[in-house]
Formats: sequence, C-alpha cells, structure tokens
Amino acid sequence: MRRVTLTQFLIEQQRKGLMGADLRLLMEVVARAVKAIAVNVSKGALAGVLGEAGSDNVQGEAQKKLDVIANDILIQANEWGGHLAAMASEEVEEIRPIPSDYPKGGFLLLFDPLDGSSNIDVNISVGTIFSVLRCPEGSAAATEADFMQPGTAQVAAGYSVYGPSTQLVLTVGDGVHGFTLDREMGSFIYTHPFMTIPEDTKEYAINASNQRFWEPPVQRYVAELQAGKEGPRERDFNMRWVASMVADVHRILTRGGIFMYPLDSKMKDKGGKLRLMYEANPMAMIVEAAGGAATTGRERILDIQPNQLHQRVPVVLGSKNEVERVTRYHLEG
Ligand code: AHM
Ligand code: MG
Repeated sequence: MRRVTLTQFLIEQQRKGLMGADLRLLMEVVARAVKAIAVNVSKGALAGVLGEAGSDNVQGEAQKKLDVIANDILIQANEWGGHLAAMASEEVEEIRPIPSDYPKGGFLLLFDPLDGSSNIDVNISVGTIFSVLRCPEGSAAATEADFMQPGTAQVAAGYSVYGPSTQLVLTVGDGVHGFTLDREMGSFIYTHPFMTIPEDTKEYAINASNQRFWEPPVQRYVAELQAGKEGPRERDFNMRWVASMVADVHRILTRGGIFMYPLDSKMKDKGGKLRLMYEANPMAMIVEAAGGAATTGRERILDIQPNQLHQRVPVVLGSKNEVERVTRYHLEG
C-alpha cells in the first residue's frame, strides 16, 4: 500500500483547489508543533513534565506543566511562520498578535494546547484542538474583535490525540481526514480517509456525576437511554466518558456516539463548561464535515456569534439522529 504523508496529502488538497499554499503551510507548522507536544507528553515522568505548573490560567484553573509546555510550543512554532496575523489560546487571556519583527499573514489561529489536562498525570489520552479563521481584510494589527467570527467562518479545524498512538485529524471543509504519527520516520501518515459518523448509535458520553444539575430535557434523554430495551428507545445503550473531549470525540468519529457537556445549574452563570472558540467550534466543524451534528441543545454551535474570546457554551455533538433528538427535547421544552 502506498504510504501517503501529511505533506503529500496537503499538496494534493492544494492541487485540487481545496486550500491555498498559505493554509497548507500553516497546517504543516501546526502538525510540527503537535509532534513536539507528542514527544513531551510521551516522556511523562522521565522528562519531569507531569504535575502542576504552580500558576492559574485565564479560566482560573490550575495549569499543569504540560499545559504551559504545549502552549509555548504552539506559539513559538507559529509566530515566525509568516502565515498568521494573531493567535489565541485557552491558556492566555489576551490575543497574541505576531511580534513586529516577524512577517504577518492572513490567518488567525486559536487553540486549546492540551485538552483534558486532568488526565495528564494518570497517563490517559489528552489532545490539542485548533481552529483557523481568516483575519478580516484591512486589519493591519489584529485585535480581539477580528476573532469574533462564528464557527461557520472557520477555514480549517483539527485536533490531535496523544493516545497509544498520536493521531492528527483535520478538515478544510472537504471531509475529515486522519493521520497517524510514525515516530521512527517523524511523519504523519494518512491512515483514516473521509472519517464519517454513523447517524445512529448505541453509545453516549456524559459526566453523569453532574446529573442532579442537568436541565429537564437532558434528564429525559439520558433516562430514556438508561431504561434500555425496556424503555421507549427499545434498545440498550452503553456509556463511555474519558474526560478528554478529544478522546471522546475521536471515539465518536471512529465508531459513532453522542457527546454531551450540557448546560447545568452549576454552570449556568458561565454559559457551559467547554469553550466556544477553541473547543466547541473546531469540534463542531469536524463533526459536521463527518456527517454528524453539533448543537448547544438549542442552536447550531457553528451559527453562534461570539462576543468573548473565552466564552463557554453547552455542547451536544455526534451521531445526527441522537443530536437532533436531544435538541428537539430542548426545543419542546
Ligand atoms: P480542559 O480544557 O481544562 O482540559 O477542560 C476541558 C475538558 C474536556 O476535555 C472534557 O470533556 C471535560 O473538560 C471533562 O470535564 P469533567 O472534569 O467534568 O469530566
Ligand atoms: Mg480543553
């Protein structure tokens, strides 16, 4: 079988007119940063990278050493590449314009450098999530306002999962494509072409410890799943929760399922748990490009007009028929 590398894949995408050279090169830089993060994640305790960094991020969450390392790797890899006007990260309160001594480009890159960081110290899969927007024309110096674009404006989105193998999954709108890191060769190999999410599923993912805080539509939906064969759904459902969104979404892309981090009474003031611009939007773009659906329970995630860089949203995504059912329960009321 011909082994197609990420580099070859991206060049072919460009030849088909699906992306320009500048976006292709940006994807290469992001992939290079992902490889560097994978090296650090895989060394674990041997490299002294586990544990707390001793600082808090913008969300007031304690940063892990690997959160900080992954953030630095992504910023350093991307700031001199010439493809970006600015970056934004879960770990940094303000946007990060490209320093004046580097050339600027037309894209904005947003990322969660290390998603699922509560799993780092216990050697369970974590990942990186990223989203690419175009910087609105005419912005000499990018501002936070330039980032305030709905998810439908994303030109590319992707994630990597640092699991038993490191995988990179991305879309530029034309399907979802997965690559596996060949560590010896140091290159990503195209292993999962056109990943799709089946419309129906028997698996769901939710943090059930929050059950008492859920709203009635989610209570109803999950109760019906748990009732199994004897309930209105007339079949048994299985539950999985990794607590790394990348790993939970990757499972859904591999074999279907529904993932929910719904609005709950504990989170109501914040608007949800997960962040719109660098968690929900890129995952929603990927899930839709794979034939699935992604809503807040009430509206399509990609249609939300953001008003804050770090804003949070409820997330319901995955197999289309299940997401539509949960959304219907919310809208019925
Ligand atoms: P993080 O970006 O700080 O790691 O938080 C996001 C993570 C998601 O990956 C995951 O789905 C969720 O938080 C897990 O939440 P919980 O700890 O409630 O299980
Ligand atoms: Mg995260």
